[in-house]
Amino acid sequence: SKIAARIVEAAKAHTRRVDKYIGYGTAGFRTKADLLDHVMFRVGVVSALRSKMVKASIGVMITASHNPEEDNGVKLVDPLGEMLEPAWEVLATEIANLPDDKLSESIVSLIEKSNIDLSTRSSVIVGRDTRQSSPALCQAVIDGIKAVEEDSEIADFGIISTPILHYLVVCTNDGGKYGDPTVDGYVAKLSRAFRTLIGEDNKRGNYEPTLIIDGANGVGAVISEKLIKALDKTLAVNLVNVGPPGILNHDCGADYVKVQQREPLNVSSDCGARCASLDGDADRLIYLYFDEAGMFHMLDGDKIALLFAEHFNDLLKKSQLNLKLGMVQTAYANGSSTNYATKVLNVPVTCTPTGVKFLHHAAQEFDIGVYFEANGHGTTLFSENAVKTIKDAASSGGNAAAQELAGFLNVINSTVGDAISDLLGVEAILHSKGWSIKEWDTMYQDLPNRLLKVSVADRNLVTTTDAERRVVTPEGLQERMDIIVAKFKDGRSFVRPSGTEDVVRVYAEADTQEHADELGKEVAAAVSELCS
Ligand code: NG1
Ligand code: ZN
Repeated sequence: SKIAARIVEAAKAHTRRVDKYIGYGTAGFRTKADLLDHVMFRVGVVSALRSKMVKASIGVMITASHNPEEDNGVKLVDPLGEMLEPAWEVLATEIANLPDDKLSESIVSLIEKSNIDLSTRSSVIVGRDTRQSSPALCQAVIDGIKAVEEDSEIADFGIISTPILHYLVVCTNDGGKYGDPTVDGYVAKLSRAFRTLIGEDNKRGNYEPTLIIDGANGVGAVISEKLIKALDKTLAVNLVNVGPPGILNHDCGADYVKVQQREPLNVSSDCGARCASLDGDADRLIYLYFDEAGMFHMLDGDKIALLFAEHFNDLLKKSQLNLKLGMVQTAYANGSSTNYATKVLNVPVTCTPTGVKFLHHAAQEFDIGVYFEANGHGTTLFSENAVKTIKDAASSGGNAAAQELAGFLNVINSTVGDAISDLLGVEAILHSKGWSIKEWDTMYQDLPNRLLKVSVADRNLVTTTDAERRVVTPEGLQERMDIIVAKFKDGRSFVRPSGTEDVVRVYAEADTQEHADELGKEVAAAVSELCS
């Protein structure tokens, strides 16, 4: 057939030079950048076919997020801005790993099996991060799209954050209802909503409108620059770690701060101000500050989630709107945060397995669903009913709390976790409450914890249940862990295979840092032993 011939021809420039299986993990295909050329080409092919099948625009994002500069990756975004449908993850993985000589026949069979109408024009929205490997990999994706259809509609947005790509996909498919499908439209929507929320006086109580943003030497810095202009001094931003290319996430960014539990490069302990660290594709956010004694404090995704939940809870009470607020966390959420939500705020908490798609899905069960991973990735979802109820109450006047909620509808990028949007949300809440970062930080005290990695022969020997909180295999491991955990006050530990790295992750928390470390070490030893 014609398409088979075109794919064979185009694939010659993107041969599979490495015989290594590359899986579709929690965030798409991700590995060393120099292994990815053929994967990108094939993802391009798959994205065009997916677009034809669903008759809508599909997104392709090229990034390896918080991972080092040498890595890269790619993920597909479905028409409503959500992660690619699982059945297609399987298809994409098969196609990505085929030998070259099986590629075209397999594509033809996919077209037949899925009944894809090739006459439907495909539409793909493409974005990439600032990695030096990204332009060439982006070209490989475009070659793949064009191999399916020479005059496919390709919107190549160049360097954008992952959340902007999700936003663009949503806005393109809903005819601009959620916002104008451009980067400027995104910046304008968020900044306008933020300035409305802040109002005339950007100072209030203990809130100071000055913030350091750590751009992780990546796209977060690029977008922040646009944002700073649009905010027009409503928030005074000191932007650090803005490049040069090649040192993405190096000793800075949200993942560095969260994992190392220390400040990023170019933020010093005497600054006294609060700092927001973004990750390499600007979908994760971590706050930090130094107290009067020069001590470092970190406010992670759990603290951000609780700030949102507490404030929305407040606004719902004040506005007397009858909407159901809930939170979604994973097992990595600090025990103190879950406790604060359920015992102090009386907000229900759902626990899901790791991976944004699970959290996002569970958050849709509430009218207002706040979801965050401890690493700083998350957002708030508003049901259709919530949007309507809030807008109605806000427009009828006199209900200030409903009007504030309406402002948050526009500041928050509900399509996916978004560091820039979350940052504006946090700042607007602190302003509303008149809080310093210290007052936010003392909302509850984190239980000391430790995250470890264990390298084993086959990490998939470890299987889990109960949202990853209990081990099923290897046999006997959970029993061993139960005995170890029981020795520690406030002890909690769980293990799971990573979806992005070849390791088993061990999480431990206990009453003191020493105990958390000890607990983690003992559980890691049990994992090593039973997985060998
Ligand atoms: P894995 O490698 O499956 O633990 C990590 C993060 C996830 C998520 C994904 C995607 C931890 C413990 N895990 O997944 O939360 O963000 O990467 O980036 O932080
Ligand atoms: Zn990221």
